[in-house]
Amino acid sequence: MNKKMLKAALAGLMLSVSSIASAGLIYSSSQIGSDFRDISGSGTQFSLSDDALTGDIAFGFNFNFYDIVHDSARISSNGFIDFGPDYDEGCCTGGTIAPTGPNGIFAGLWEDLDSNNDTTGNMFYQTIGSAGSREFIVGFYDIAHYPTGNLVNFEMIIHEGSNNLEIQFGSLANEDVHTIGIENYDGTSGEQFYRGTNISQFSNTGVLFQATVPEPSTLAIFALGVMGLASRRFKKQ
Ligand SMILES: [Ca+2]
Ligand SMILES: [Ca+2]
Repeated sequence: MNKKMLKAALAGLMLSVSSIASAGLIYSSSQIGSDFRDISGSGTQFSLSDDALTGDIAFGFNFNFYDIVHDSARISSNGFIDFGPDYDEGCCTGGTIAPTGPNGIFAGLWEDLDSNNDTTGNMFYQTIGSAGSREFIVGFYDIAHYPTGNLVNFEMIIHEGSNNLEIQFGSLANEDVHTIGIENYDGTSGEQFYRGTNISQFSNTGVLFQATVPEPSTLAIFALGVMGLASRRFKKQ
């Protein structure tokens, strides 16, 4: 094999390995300890009518969610961040991972919330941290359920770099069915941490959705081996 052919073969192998290695982010969820950020004194306050979405809100960094990079998203008054493309405000009770209803969402506490049904509650967003490991935080503080007015406190946090998603819960009052999880853009897969009525059990805890790149397949490992052999031969010439 001459040098030109070897170079072309190596380039081809590298392409195939990188396409296998970037086959798609996978997510796992786990309960973590309390690390409530509380941006109520520093963040940008926003308000929404019942069952409504904000416009696009910029993170200030790029965030990979199910293999599409976003620099902004919308926030639903019903307790989730919406990455689109359908943009559904998710009225009303927290649903299952399914093609119906909102897709492409990060549900911190999806239920029929209504910030107009409380007297003291407010919603905020803020980006904090240093370039490379910034956090975009959305805080729901003392926001009421519809119709009872039972209050919830929680934060949805997306992480630059790791592309992890995190939820921090303050005090939570039970109500109807809540969904805590993430869902892809067509509702065909997701990672549901919890769906049910007993959310008070999560008061003052957190949830982490860890994004990982799948292990290279056997084919990729084989290709890497061939590349190693080829490059050793190439150096000898
Ligand atoms: Ca859905
Ligand atoms: Ca609502």
